[in-house]
Amino acid sequence: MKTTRITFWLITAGVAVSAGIGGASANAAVRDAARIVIAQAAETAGKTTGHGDGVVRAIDADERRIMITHGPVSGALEMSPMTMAFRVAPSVDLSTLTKGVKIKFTISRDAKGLYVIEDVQPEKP
Ligand SMILES: [Cu+2]
Repeated sequence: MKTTRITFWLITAGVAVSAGIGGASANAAVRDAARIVIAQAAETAGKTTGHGDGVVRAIDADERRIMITHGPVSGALEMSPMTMAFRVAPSVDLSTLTKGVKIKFTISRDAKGLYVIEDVQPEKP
């Protein structure tokens, strides 16, 4: 979400600057410069992620998977509401989760392109 905002701002700024300078070559130069900055911003923002809310349906601690019913996932990794299983990153403490608990979660993709839950926050009672 942070990356999207930065990108939008840079494009807006680029259009404003090029409109002020005028001329085709100036426009092209500004566009190229903006593209480079956008690429750098995306890189420093780190992994592509998505964020959503859900309810834990099942936990498989041995396989490090959880089944959740989630609402719409927003961010670069968008997803429609559904019930599905996710793999869970080693950094996530599964002992904080129980069946039926509401969660906020962050997903990313691993090296193979598979979804993995990077962070889970159980809703506070
Ligand atoms: Cu899903």
